[in-house]
Amino acid sequence: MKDIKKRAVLVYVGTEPEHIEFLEELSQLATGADYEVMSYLIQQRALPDFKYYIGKGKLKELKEVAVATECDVVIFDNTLTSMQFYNLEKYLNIEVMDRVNLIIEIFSRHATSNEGKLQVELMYKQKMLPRILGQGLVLSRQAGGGAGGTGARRGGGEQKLELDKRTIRREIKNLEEQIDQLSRQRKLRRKRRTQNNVKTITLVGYTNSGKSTLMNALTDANVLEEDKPFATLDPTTRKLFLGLNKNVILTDTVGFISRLPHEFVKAFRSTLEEVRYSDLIIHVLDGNSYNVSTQYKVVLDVLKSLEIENIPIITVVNKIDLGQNALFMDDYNKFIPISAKHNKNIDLLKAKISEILFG
Ligand SMILES: Nc1nc2c(ncn2[C@@H]2O[C@H](COP(=O)(O)OP(=O)(O)OP(=O)(O)O)[C@@H](O)[C@H]2O)c(=O)[nH]1
Ligand SMILES: [Mg+2]
Repeated sequence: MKDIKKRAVLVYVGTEPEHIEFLEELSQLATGADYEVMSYLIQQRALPDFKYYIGKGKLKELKEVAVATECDVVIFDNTLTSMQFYNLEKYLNIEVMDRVNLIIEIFSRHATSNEGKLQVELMYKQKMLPRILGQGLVLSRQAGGGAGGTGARRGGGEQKLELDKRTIRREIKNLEEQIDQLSRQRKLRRKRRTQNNVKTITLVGYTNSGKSTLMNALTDANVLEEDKPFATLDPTTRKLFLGLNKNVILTDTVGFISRLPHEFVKAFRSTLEEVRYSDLIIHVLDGNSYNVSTQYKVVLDVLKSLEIENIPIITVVNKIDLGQNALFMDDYNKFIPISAKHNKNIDLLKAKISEILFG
């Protein structure tokens, strides 16, 4: 069979001690987006190069690696400026992406609902805008006009960029308005639920921790569970049966990841609002992950930014059928150990939910 996967080389530039974990996660993201990871390149460097992010010597090596492994794309773990994208693509002669591009690409594959698609498009446009602005900067520099080239020096290319820029700004505004509209609809639905005394629970957690699997174990949701980052993008809501006169609905949402691009929080505002207004949050941890402590912290930080102080949280350690790295966590005794996949302790969890919501 013909190999249709795009080949990628991954790059990290910096001095963060966790860079191996970063690259591992980047590799999972790339694999999840169907790239074949051919090679890695690390440069220990305190300050990024202004023009290329990576230093000149390493850049030469990167080109050699990309040619030797016949790569189609270079993916940086670091966030690049538009100027750096431009310079790198020109020098390397292949596509250059950064981590945010990769996350957006995965999102765009998994968005199925209207709202999901709008959110991803907004994220994409927000990410693209500075790149277009950057191209303008590059062009005006090439024209010798400096960053603020005068009108007389402007070529057709620059006028087109000006137009693109304005079009994108308008499209962003338009998307924001559409999302606002959906957000108002959500608000109405929430109001109705409160009137009908329906309690709501949201599942949150690091991507791939097993939220959807738990959703399926608790209800007959039949949502997609997959060993891929960001398999779920659109929220799914199902009834959870806890007993007579106990009206509860459970929502499965998009997962979180460390160093979340700020475009994400903005674009997914309306989805994340569902978390803010729920009666109970279930935080799902992947107890088998080597990074379980970091992932726990990442999710708590996102939750904190959502201002949810008064909502009770049940933390479950999932995948207890596998090796447990969560055992070493300080808060471990406060967590409920479960296996969503093998239905372990699901009844215990239901009892805890019932106790919190109905006393
Ligand atoms: N061994 C084991 N695997 C599990 C368990 N729960 C979930 N998984 C697996 O973990 C992977 C991710 O599960 P999902 O339920 O898709 O995870 P998620 O949190 O919804 O992930 P995203 O939607 O991608 O953020 C899948 O391959 C599941 O089969 C468990 O209790 N034990
Ligand atoms: Mg999921």
